[in-house]
Amino acid sequence: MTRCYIGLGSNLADPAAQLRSALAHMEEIPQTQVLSCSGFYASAPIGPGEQPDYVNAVASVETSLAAEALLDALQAIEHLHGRERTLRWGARTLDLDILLFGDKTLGTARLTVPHPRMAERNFVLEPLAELAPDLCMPDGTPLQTLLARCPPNRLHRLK
Ligand code: PH2
Ligand code: MG
Ligand code: MG
Repeated sequence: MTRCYIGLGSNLADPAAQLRSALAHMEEIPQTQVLSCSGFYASAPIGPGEQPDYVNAVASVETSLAAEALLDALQAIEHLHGRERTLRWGARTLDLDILLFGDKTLGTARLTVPHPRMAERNFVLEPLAELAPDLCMPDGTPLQTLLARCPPNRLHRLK
């Protein structure tokens, strides 16, 4: 089994409800258990143009799936939630990102792990630290070091 961390994000069509529904669907992924989810955080959008604020969270899961099979399952859930892939970093109903997959470093055409931008995103690092404050990245960098270096961005915990 591999312990993974999944970033959840939405800024359209009742974002908190999108995240709750996504978690319910994640419970149904074969060979996979959702262990816990952080609180939900409101965060300022990073991306082009005027966009609503996001709701973000991080879930921990344990899976015996391969990373790309887990990605397939997560993308199917995004699709169920009406996710459209148009503008890069544009507003979205649901985004499910594999942040960490055990201590693996992966770089395939479809998947880069650790998530390449997680170190700059407090809306990823803060909820992740809630679940795993003592976590280290695959290269050994403590999560707390990344948090201390992360640029601040308006973020507050909702529940
Ligand atoms: N996701 C993005 C781009 N910008 N901004 C916030 N606040 N939260 C996100 O999850 C997010 C974003 C691309 O995935
Ligand atoms: Mg993303
Ligand atoms: Mg994504």
